[in-house]
Formats: sequence, C-alpha cells, structure tokens
Amino acid sequence: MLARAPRMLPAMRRFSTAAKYTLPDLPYDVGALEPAISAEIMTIHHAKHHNTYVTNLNAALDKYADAEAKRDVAAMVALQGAIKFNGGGHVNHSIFWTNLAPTASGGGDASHAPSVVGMIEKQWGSLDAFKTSFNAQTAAIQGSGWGWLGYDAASSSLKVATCANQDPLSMCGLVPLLGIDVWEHAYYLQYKNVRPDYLKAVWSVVNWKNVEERLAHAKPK
Ligand code: MN3
Repeated sequence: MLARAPRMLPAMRRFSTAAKYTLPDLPYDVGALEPAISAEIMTIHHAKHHNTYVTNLNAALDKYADAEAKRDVAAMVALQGAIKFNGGGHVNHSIFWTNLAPTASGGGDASHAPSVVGMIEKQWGSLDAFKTSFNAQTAAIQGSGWGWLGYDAASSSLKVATCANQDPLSMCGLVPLLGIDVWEHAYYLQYKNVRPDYLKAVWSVVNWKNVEERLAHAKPK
C-alpha cells in the first residue's frame, strides 16, 4: 500500500505562490545595436512587447493555479493557449536579447563560434550559404513568427526551423541556439515592409559567442 502523501495546504499547491516571471534587463544599451536595429525598436520591443508577454504569462498562470486548485480541467485547458502564447513570447525574447550583441563587443563575428561554424560548414557548405538559406526560410514566414537555428539531439546536427506566432522551438523538439524575431514589431519602424533587409542586417549583431555557449549546453555530456 502506498503511503499517503502529506496533505498540502491549498496555498502551497498554487503556482501563484511561485516566483513571478520578470522582464530580464537588456545586456546592452538600447542604442547599442545600431545601425542594424534602432534604439526606438529596441526600447519598444523590450519594454513594451516583451514586458506584456511577461505580465500576461503571470496572469494566465495565476488563473491556471486557481483552476487547478478547483480541479477545473476545462478551465485549465482553456488557459493553455494564453500560456503557450505568452510563455513562448517570454522564452523566445529572453533568448533573442542574448543572441544579439553590439558590433563593438564582438557582434557579427562568427570566429567566436568555432564549433557551430564547423557544423554549419559541414552541413551547408559555408557560413554564407547557411545565412542565405536561413534568411530565405525566415523571410518566407507568413505573418508573425521566428526563424531558428536549433540543435537536434536525435541526429547530433543543426537544423533551421521556422515557428509561427510565439511557438517556442521546444515544440519542434529542437534546442534553440539562435532565434530571429520576424514579427513586424521587430523591424517595421526601421525597415518598413522589407523584411529581407532586416534579415541581412541582423547578422552584423549576432552574438556568436552566445550561440556557441548554447550549443555546448545542448550537446550531450
Ligand atoms: Mn518580438
């Protein structure tokens, strides 16, 4: 016979008592990615858009905790869309900010990612061929979404993937190494409708050191 689990106070079962998700600071000044990404875009993108995902994620998790405490599965299921959208938004943007770095701090310099570039050259032939392929697939996303370079543990290889809306790359079974946000809020104030120009420019501020670190963590030890 199984021992009965100690009865927990209702408050202890609530997610709402867990630490709230918070907006991470940008690891550089809002203007530091210019001219690739303007200070105005970075300010609004971080302080407004990302912050809203965090606020709405916490609100959805509070409601989920209430529904769970009431054992209201229908309400729990109904909240999953909000958790997916806002949770994905928080996850994706938290990665995105660290995937970028000012040129003066090594942004755009792929020599900081020897393992990643080695795999890219093996799979795509060259870094330029990879960028061309990544940009073509990411530019073609219909509506809002993200382009990703991910690590596929099953095949020990890299994959380019695109995700709609704020779906996190974990939904594709890949570990995110580099994500590029192609929601219009990420580029429209500067690049208007020309998404391909934004995608060309963004490589000048890619933080390859961060991409390399993510690959090191993703690979089996
Ligand atoms: Mn965004």
